[in-house]
Amino acid sequence: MVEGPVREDKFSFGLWTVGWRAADPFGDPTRPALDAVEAVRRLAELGAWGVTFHDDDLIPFGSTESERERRIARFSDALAETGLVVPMATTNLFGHPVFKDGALTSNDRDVRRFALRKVMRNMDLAAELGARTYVLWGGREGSETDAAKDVRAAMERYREGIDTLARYVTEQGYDLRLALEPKPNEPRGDILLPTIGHALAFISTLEHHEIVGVNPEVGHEQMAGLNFVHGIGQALWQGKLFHIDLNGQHGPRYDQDLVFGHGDVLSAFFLVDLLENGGYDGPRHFDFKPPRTEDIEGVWASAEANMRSYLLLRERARRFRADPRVTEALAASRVPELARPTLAEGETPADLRADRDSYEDFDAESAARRGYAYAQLSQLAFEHLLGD
Ligand SMILES: [Mn+2]
Repeated sequence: MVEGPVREDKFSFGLWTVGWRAADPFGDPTRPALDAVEAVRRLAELGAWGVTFHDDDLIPFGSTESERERRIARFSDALAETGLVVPMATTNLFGHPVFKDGALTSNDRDVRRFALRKVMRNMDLAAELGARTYVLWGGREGSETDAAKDVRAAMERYREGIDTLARYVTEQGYDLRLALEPKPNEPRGDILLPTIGHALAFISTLEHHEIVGVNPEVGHEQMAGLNFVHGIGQALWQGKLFHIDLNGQHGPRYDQDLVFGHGDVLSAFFLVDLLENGGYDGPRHFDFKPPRTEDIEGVWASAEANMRSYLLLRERARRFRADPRVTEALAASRVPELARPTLAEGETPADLRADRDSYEDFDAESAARRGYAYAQLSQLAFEHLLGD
């Protein structure tokens, strides 16, 4: 069995996760509201390192200034008491009906300006609380009918909005980086920046692209039928994995937000292996929903389950990497060979064209007969995952 979580594991939770009251489109809440201070204390007891929030999780929309200050003070006191940090914050740009057609890309310009101000206001608080990442999930940026949204104009406004916010962060001197969170659909029929790939392409068009990266969520990519590990691999390769949302999902259906690992467990294994060995040192942030069937004890049990799942998978991944049979199998599969450049140092396309070994004298039939031994390698991973 694995040791319980410690601060160094960098596990963090959104206030909205354990605080989810379990209302869904068909049913009323099944749990009472959870006080933010109680959430901080219980998460700290369970071994979490950080807590994150949307502005409205902490300060209900429309609160007076004095109410806002009172809530921030209570929350700050709880952080000081427990040692929990705030690594990330984000904005609720989806809950209030004013955002029914989106925020940064609403057709209504007044709504777009209001949205920018709402983000800026919470960025001030995020910086004050020491957050290093500011997440932007455009859950309402999208449409149900293609007649309603000029996507090219929407992308232009999206770019303007993100660049304005990035410029604000820079001008204020905040030590914050922005992380865009892709999702293909839900709550909108179709959401802009639906996948990691779309987000990375969008970021490359930004004036302030250096401080903008992605915050991919396991379930969101899997809702689109995509390979999350591949998406994370590309984000890491591009230096854009600023933050991550860990949870579980059973393929393309509604956003389940299950406990991490409680979906595609093999993908979760390879994900942990990649995060641990791929140069990511940011928060391991859980964006899950305690099932609607659970009372408050179930909420804390499911919170703990996320961390235990990660630690179990990390232990399995470490054993996989340390196993000499795996080293041999990787070599037999020529996995390390992929790190070797295809051209020799200094070799030009003309040199390649002149290299008879690479083409004229290359025995394609013989190369085609070589197996890759992935079957053996894949099974070794599977057996390590099962703890064998
Ligand atoms: Mn989700």
